[in-house]
Amino acid sequence: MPQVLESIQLGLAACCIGLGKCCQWIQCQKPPAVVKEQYEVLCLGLKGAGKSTALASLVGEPTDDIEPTTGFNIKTLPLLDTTLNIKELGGGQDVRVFWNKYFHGQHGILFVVDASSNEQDLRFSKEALETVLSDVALKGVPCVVLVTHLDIPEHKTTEQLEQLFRGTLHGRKWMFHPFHLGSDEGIRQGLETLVDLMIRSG
Ligand SMILES: Nc1nc2c(ncn2[C@@H]2O[C@H](COP(=O)(O)OP(=O)(O)O)[C@@H](O)[C@H]2O)c(=O)[nH]1
Ligand SMILES: [Mg+2]
Repeated sequence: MPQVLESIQLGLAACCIGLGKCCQWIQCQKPPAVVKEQYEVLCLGLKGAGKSTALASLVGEPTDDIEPTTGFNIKTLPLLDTTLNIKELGGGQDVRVFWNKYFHGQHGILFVVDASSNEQDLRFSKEALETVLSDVALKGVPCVVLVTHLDIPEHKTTEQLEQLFRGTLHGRKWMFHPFHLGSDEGIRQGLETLVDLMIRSG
């Protein structure tokens, strides 16, 4: 009789372990990443950083006569298996205070930094990025930083800027990409990375 009881107890224990493993397995199974039809991307950065120039090269427009952006500059671009609606906002000090009105519903941030900026402008740029990425409306939204003006002597390298800006990224998925004037390669690669990060962010 005691042997039968022992066997039942052992059987029950084995069942419990099996059930526990099953629950663990189910919890680990994430739903597969679904690619949305469209992604909303906000393109930000200080005035003159090169936002309009990079976006113009992306869609094959001339880049030698870009006007300063007043209001919005909107570009729609099919990329990979999706469509990006990219909205550039003006980067002057007077309009940066209104950036947060456009944060709601954005899936990704493309932040543009002029690598040839002086120390003060780099500080302003870092402060602007910090303000953007600490906004609760953009919590967890991935960010690609596009580094421009790399053809200007005495510029900071992409790696130096990465070090400088690292603290502002608040644990989200992010990546730095270089942009070279006259080529759409850097902005295209940057946006492909952003699409990948947005898909992985759900
Ligand atoms: N040398 C150089 N000039 C650039 C580069 N990117 C943009 N520019 C110039 O920087 C100026 C400001 O560019 P713009 O795209 O209007 O900046 P935005 O205010 O950020 O939209 C323009 O005269 C561009 O031709 C770059 O990578 N190298
Ligand atoms: Mg512009």
